[in-house]
Amino acid sequence: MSDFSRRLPRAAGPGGGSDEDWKDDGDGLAVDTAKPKLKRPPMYKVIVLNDDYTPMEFVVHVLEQIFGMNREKATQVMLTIHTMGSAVCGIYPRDIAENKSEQVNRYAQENNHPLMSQVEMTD
Ligand code: TYC
Repeated sequence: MSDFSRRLPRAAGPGGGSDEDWKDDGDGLAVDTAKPKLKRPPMYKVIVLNDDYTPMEFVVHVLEQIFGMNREKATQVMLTIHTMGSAVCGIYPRDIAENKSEQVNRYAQENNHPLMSQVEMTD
């Protein structure tokens, strides 16, 4: 070690973390032994609810436009909501789930239908 490097503040290894995360592989190369620290974001369900008044065709249209379903899938999911009371229409990171749910609720309101959706954390 030179006199210069001894006076520099000690920096963590590449990508941060502590010195414990690094070992010499015997050839003088540093090998990272720490687990990767990136975690997948928590995911949230967008749930669309049944009601007695929104026309089925409007719900199919919403599922196509906001959740990217084709007509067959959208019809199937709409009928599941109609018979079961609700259905998960998509699973996304929190901000995307909130945004989709708001789009559904706003679009329904603008068209004077009581259709509603909500966001729920996955288990
Ligand atoms: N139950 C509604 C009807 O009979 C149709 C409907 C389906 C409404 C799904 C909302 O999320 C919904 N017209």
